[in-house]
Amino acid sequence: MWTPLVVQKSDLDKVDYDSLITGRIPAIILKGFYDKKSCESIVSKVMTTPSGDSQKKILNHIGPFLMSYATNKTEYFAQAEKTKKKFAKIFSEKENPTKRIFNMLKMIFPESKIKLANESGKKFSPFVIRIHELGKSIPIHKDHVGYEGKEYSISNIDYQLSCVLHLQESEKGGNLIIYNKNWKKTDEKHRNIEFGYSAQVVNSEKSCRISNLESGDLVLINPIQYHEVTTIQGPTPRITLGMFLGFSNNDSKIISWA
Ligand SMILES: O=C(O)CCC(=O)C(=O)O
Ligand SMILES: [Fe+2]
Repeated sequence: MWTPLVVQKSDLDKVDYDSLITGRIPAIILKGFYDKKSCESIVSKVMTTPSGDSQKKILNHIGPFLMSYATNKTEYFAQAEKTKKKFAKIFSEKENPTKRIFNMLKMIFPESKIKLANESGKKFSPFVIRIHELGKSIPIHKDHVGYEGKEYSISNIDYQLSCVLHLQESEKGGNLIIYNKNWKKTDEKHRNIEFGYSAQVVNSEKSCRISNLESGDLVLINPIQYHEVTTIQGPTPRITLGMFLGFSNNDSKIISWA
């Protein structure tokens, strides 16, 4: 069986991240990383953050996502700067989640310095909040800044993890599926025009479906493995806060970005 490692906060120091990098396990789940009350209050602020777009009642996401700005670095950094105020408002009464996630990482990597990535003094966006409503899904994809973010200084990292804090779950659907298959360049022939890959790319691969997450849970995956989020089937939107972590073989520094 290919199943996630589920850990409690008190066992953080026993976490073996290597098993995630090498694909021995599909995910590490930290149960109750945030308390449910905090998640609720963050969600209520997220849902009242103006989208700035009169056509839309609420935003689909808050904060720029680097992959959407692969060839538009200037705009990415401009958006990152612009979103700072929105994030400050959302977390005005709560500890910024970056802080808590960094503290958690320090327990696992006591030798490492963890920092929000910057390029020539410009800060990357710290995280992206995603609101997935009824009918939405995330198609099969990978996240690989080394390939897709070539214009950015951080593309020289050796490996990448994805870190997702679950703020609200939908009643049904919105499962995370991870396939035990790493992206490779020749897979690009299966790429869809808009985003993601055709199902052929993961045809006979071992996979793992994570369906029992609760608000407050933190999920770490190796995003070079193909993964997807199934269609949201309930009226309550699935809301997450995601960031990436970058590691280098010959440097103990860990960087974060979204
Ligand atoms: O579970 C999610 O919402 C995001 C999954 C994903 O695409 C990622 O973590 O890279
Ligand atoms: Fe992803």
